Amino acid sequence: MYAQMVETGLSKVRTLDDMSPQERAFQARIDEGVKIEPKDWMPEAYRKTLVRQISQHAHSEIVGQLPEGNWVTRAPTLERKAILLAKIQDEAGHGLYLYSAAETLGVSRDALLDDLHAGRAKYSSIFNYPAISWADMGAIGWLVDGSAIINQIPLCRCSFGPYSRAMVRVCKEESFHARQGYDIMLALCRGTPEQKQMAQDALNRWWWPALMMFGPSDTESVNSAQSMQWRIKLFSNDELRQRMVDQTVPQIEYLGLTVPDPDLKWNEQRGRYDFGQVNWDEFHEVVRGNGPCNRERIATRKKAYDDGQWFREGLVAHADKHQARRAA
Ligand code: FAQ
Repeated sequence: MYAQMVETGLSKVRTLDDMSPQERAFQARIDEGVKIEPKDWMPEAYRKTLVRQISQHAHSEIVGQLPEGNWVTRAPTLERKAILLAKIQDEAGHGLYLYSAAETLGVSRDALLDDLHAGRAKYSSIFNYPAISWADMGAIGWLVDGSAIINQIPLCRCSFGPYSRAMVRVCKEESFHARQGYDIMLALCRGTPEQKQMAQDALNRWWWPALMMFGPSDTESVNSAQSMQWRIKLFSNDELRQRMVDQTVPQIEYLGLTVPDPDLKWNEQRGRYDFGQVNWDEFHEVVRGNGPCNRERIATRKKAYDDGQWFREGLVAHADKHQARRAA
């Protein structure tokens, strides 16, 4: 099983009959749309589920800087370089808001990072693929940030206050990211035949991994039912994946590119696209740690953390010095 199976103490979704009066009152607040704040009473399993999801999300943001970091020194113009740097910096900011949101639930950032470095924590499968051409910067911004927006817009309305508020700003920044990605693709598609081919190649490599970002199919998603009852998730994995396909196919057509899916076709009755089967074996392998770049990503993150030790110590020494002066 590729799920980390964080032990939340629950083996099935709890019905009202299973719940204590306190849990029932908690569920009623959620059903009314009241935000849960860190100091409110909450079931332990709700807290653990949030720590799991928010920390995975935070890890994804900072590991997600790495494929793009690879292109900062090779961006084709000064303007593209400045935009890429700003985007990568935004991702660090998203990690910061999310680690802070997780910390309100009583976990330390150091403990969460320890889990990441030791390979105990997950982060999004998508960041274990290599970014091998400049067109990949377009495909990542457009498809990866595009998928992230579709997943995260509903999270702005999720039940946990700090997570929902963090998502509002994240989503605004992600829409800038998605537009800059599409702009790179548009420039390539309006360029030489070789440049257009680069764009098609990037689309071919990123399309399916982007669809995997939404997680396993609904029938395989072990966490969805409980998370939806708690309004941590508002839509199922398959629903959000379908939205991604429906939204993106017209954009692909506008670019004059081909969707790398022979089974894709418009379904008049559903008013949505039918599309081919995601390669779930590949997804499971990547999540298990066997994707093309898993080991490299963790090693890079760990080195960055170790190299920053002196700086963190300096910050603490500086803060201690100021505190001592204020106390004197
Ligand atoms: N990769 O039962 P479910 C971004 C795991 S941010 C790896 O369906 P759940 C911005 C899942 O954790 C991208 N693992 O789980 C950016 C669970 O394992 P566990 C990150 C995955 O939580 C752009 C197991 O499979 N976004 O891209 C994946 O209900 C560019 C069973 O799955 C978020 O994290 C996967 N793709 O639904 C940054 C959004 N999918 O924990 C830089 C918040 C599933 O039991 C550059 N997260 N798994 O051991 C969510 O919405 C949810 O957690 C899902 C998964 C939808 C990801």
